[in-house]
Amino acid sequence: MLFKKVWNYFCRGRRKKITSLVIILIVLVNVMLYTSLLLYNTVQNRNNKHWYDRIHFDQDSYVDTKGMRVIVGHYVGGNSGGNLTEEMVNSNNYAPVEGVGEGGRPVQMTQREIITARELYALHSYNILVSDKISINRSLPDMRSESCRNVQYNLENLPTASIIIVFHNEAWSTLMRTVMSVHLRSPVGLLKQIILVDDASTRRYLGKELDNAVANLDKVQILRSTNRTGLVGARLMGAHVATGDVLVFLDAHCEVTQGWLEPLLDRAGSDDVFICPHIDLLSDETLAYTKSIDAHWGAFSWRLHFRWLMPSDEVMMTKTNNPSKPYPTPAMAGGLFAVRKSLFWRLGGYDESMLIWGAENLELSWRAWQCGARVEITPCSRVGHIFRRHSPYKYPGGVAKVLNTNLARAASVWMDEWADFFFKFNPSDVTIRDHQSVAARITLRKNLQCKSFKWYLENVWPQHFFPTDDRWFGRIRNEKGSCLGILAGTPGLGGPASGISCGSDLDLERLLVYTMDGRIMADEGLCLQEGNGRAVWKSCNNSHKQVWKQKRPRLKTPEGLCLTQLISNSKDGVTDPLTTKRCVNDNGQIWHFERVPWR
Ligand code: UD2
Ligand code: MN
Repeated sequence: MLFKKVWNYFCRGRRKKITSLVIILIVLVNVMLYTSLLLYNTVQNRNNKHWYDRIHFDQDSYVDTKGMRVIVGHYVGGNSGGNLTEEMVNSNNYAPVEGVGEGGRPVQMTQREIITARELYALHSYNILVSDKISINRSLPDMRSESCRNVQYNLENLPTASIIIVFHNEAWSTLMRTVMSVHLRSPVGLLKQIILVDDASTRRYLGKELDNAVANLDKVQILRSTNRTGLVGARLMGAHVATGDVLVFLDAHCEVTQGWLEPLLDRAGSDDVFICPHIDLLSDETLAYTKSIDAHWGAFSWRLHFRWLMPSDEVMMTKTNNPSKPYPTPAMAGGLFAVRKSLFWRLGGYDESMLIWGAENLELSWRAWQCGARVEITPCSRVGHIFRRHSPYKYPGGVAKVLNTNLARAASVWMDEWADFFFKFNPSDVTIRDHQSVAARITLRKNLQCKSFKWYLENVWPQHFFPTDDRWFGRIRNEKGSCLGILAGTPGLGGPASGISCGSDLDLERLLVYTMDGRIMADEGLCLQEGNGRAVWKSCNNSHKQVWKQKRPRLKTPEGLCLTQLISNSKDGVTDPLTTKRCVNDNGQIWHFERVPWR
């Protein structure tokens, strides 16, 4: 009765309109309130997350000018701090300020400090001023994922570890922080020793002062090389005196986090694997500890520069289904890994003739895979490393000579036909190669009955972008004149593809691989991809958008559109971005495949 009265009052005649309006208003206000609440919660959740979890999503910092995800690159040049006085170079200014950098937080500087820090930067290619303000015992968050934290290790069954840290003119505070982080976060029973190998450092503070600093530390010893032997020589010195079951190598500017050692030892125990930790980032500017992207593995470019790339779909699947499981990687970054001592020596240690820095990581990775072992990354061991943009130290004989010597040695021993590919396109390395004696390493390869590089590419890295006998290799020239290629210095990942001047037969920027299934691959793992009527360079994947069927003289997408070059820009030979269009009678849609022998 009452309801009917109310109904009649509000929903009859003129009042009906007003009532509807009021109801709509109430609904609207409620929707707004609800949305605001949702938004508030999202922001609140975000702020509740640790800062390092938030930064984790900022992936741009790993993309270089070519659009590749790079953490460790290849150094070009470097400097040794032009205007700094002897006193500045040789003094240790470690003076920790309470709380600074704790929990792996970034360190802020005053305007004045910024100026000094800039001056000193060249000394180590990282911010030494900030490093000196952070305690060598600083705390770090537990960086492991939930599933990693849940893994139980039976410590009694794990092998023991000798940690080997080599250094040349490292900063006192970063070196000591590396040592202390190992000391603080390794189970006592598993840590046999920490071996510091001084590769002929000239800095005063790395002499007596360092001796004194480690004198009171249990299990730490220092070896000193009187001549600059390079990181391979220094690591071998350390390995020769190691008494633990497993050798664990670290760079001298690392910080290990909670639970880092157990997963390494657990896997290294199996005697057939070189196992690397997941390498996180210590900022060279603020020393903040940042998580690096989960989806990475190590490989290399046509010029044999180490690169971090997206792992295969198969590995991505394992990572999703079993996030604590170690996964294979075609190559290791080089500085951080564990291996059973017996395996390390059985497989021939290192190539002792490698100089100063570089390529030993590829040599070791190829040797491991080809000679019956594996290289893996365990996501459960998290170690921070300061990645530097330049190398701070001197390369006796010059950077190029050092690097090319090491590359030439590694390539000529392990790469078979692909060594010919490398030397063909890097002709200046041929002379260097001809002066190398690699007989002992080739004998090692024979004695160990190692597999071929072809086997390695096909089985360890089938997603590779190198030419092979069943792939076409050469230049793709448009009827209008320019060639498909990657403009040096333009962003590759997602970058628009243009026609560029065709260059010579030795111009790797213009040379492309065309696979049997229709993929056009360039160096650095970039594939030509169709997207919204444009052609762009993207990292290679399984998408049908990266398939280009050759219907002579045209190149067609699976949808039947034609790769088209519009007009060329006469100034520098670069065309407008390439498009995909309906196929018509147009020279811009005519592409000539000009084969170039790859070896
Ligand atoms: C990466 C590796 C590094 C090494 C290099 C290739 C990581 C995180 N780092 O470059 O370990 O494999 O690729 O060679 O994977 N050092 C010496 N003597 C020298 C030169 C260097 O002892 O003549 C030390 C140096 O102090 C450092 C270590 O070797 O502790 C590695 O050098 P780096 O940090 O300059 O190399 P990085 O990290 O750029
Ligand atoms: Mn390093």
